[in-house]
Amino acid sequence: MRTFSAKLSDASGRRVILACDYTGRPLTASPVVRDIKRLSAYICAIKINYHLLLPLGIRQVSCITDAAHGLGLQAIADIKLNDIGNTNGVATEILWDMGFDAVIANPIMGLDGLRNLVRSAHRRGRGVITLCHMSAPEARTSYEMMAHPTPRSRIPRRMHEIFLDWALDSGADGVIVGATFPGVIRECSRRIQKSGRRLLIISPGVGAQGADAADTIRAGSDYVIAGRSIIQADDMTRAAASMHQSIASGKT
Ligand code: NUP
Repeated sequence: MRTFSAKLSDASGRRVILACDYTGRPLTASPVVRDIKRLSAYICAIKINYHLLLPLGIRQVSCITDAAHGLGLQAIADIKLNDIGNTNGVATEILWDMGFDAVIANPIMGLDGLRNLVRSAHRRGRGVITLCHMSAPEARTSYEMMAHPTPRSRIPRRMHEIFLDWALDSGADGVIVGATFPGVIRECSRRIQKSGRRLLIISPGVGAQGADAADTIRAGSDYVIAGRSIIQADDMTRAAASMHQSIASGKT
């Protein structure tokens, strides 16, 4: 069975993941499908968050994930999953049935919970992406908090360092590191290389939240997530094309 990261890398050089964060529109699958068809030459995946998951329901969301697959795109469910094992299991089975290829999870559930989640996702050929450091400025107050990973550990470490270790340890497919924290991206990239493991760095925070896509990839991210800067642009195809091209040429 091919892994989520292998399927994502089929998108030959496309590194933009589209956040389908639609608001205030007639909510059915068709405008979303129409847009991802237009944008498919410039993106490698779509990410669906509560903006669509809450109002659309299983059938409409399945139409979107089907269309994405037809265009060679992966579909990621951004629910920042964080619950007891039984609930995580029920939730992910529903997401896989809806056609999602990966889920974003919150590692605060604990290392054992994360290991179980990754194991069950991999059995179904799906992926898990865990939060490492979020993109909002206030993320500093939690993800940079000092903590002891185990009651016996003597030296405290920052939460995002612990979360990176847990992602590596659990065999997660990727980590979310905000593009607005390029220093953390560089640090994670170095530590992943040193570990010799494969773990993707996926970065939201480009465009509307202020970071630059090409700079983010240069800092060490494998993929960027962009929502409003594309979805709300006057010409969304142009906005996606220009982000894709700036990454491809390495220019900002
Ligand atoms: O740390 C994170 N920051 C973030 O913006 C983790 C996320 N999953 N996101 C999501 O990425 C956010 O909920 C939204 O769906 C998308 C970014 O959208 P935009 O700021 O590009 O519009």
